[in-house]
Amino acid sequence: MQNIVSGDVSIQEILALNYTLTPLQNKNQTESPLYKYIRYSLPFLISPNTCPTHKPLTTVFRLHFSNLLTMPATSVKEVLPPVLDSTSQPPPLFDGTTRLYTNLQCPFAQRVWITRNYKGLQDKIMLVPIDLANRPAWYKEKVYPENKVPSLEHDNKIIGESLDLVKYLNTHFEGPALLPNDTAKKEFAEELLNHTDTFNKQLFSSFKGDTTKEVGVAFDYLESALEKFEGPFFLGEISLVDFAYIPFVERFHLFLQEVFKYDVTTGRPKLATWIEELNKIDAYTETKADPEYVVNFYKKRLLGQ
Ligand SMILES: N[C@@H](CCC(=O)N[C@@H](CS)C(=O)NCC(=O)O)C(=O)O
Repeated sequence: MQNIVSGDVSIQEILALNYTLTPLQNKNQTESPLYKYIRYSLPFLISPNTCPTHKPLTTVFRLHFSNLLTMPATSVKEVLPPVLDSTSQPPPLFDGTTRLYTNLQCPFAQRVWITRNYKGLQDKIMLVPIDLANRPAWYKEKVYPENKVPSLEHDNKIIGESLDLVKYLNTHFEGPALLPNDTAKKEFAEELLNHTDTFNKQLFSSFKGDTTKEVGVAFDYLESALEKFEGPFFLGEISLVDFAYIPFVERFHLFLQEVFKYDVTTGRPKLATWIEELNKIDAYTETKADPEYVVNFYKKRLLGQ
């Protein structure tokens, strides 16, 4: 595999690699994660139209394979399906497939995406990324009249709202339980989940006033919440609460650092450890937004730049 990563790769070479790998794969009774990854990647890589990153084909190919070389054998990064826009046909709706309609940059949708990954539901819940700037009409008409993401197609119905959805995934699907049984922890989980809207409002409105002072209040709340149980997570062990906050913390951490030179983790050791611990979890890191996109998006949205 080393040769593939160095140097440019043409479509012909990719196709040749497919031919080389197919017999090898067939000899394998149980398909290794490596073959599985390559098998799923190839059709995606050889079709530039389906590439959501719009990077040149050879770059994408090199990126994917360099990831592969540094990856532990057991953890294979999911190849994301194409992003659907106004020109795309709808999937075969209500055919029994469970689908998470999402947007790869949306922090609300990211909450549900992390939960799905953490519970190991990658094969049970299909991702359907939607281009929100050029939304397919069928999404509002046939899937989710609120016309927002995330939404989940499951058991012939559509469910929305990210906080409801993370709880729904937790109770309706297999995988690790993401809310504890302990009463005190359960109550604290509800308190923290209810606080997410306030936290987000504090962050978004801080740009009209004394930004660093106002975001300071929002992040101090998280720091003291993280002191309540023996960490590193809000309830001690990992839970839905962590997945509810991290998409927003991730974005504001980046943005405040880049634009205001304000590091939210300075003087907040619990928060620093929490972010560090979450960054060790593939279920989360695979969902992280592109930092450059985040900074530019918030510069435009919050500062009008
Ligand atoms: N309260 C909703 C908010 C979802 C939301 O606002 N999603 C945004 C994308 S990040 C969206 O779909 N916006 C499209 C629109 O408002 O038209 C939730 O938690 O799921």
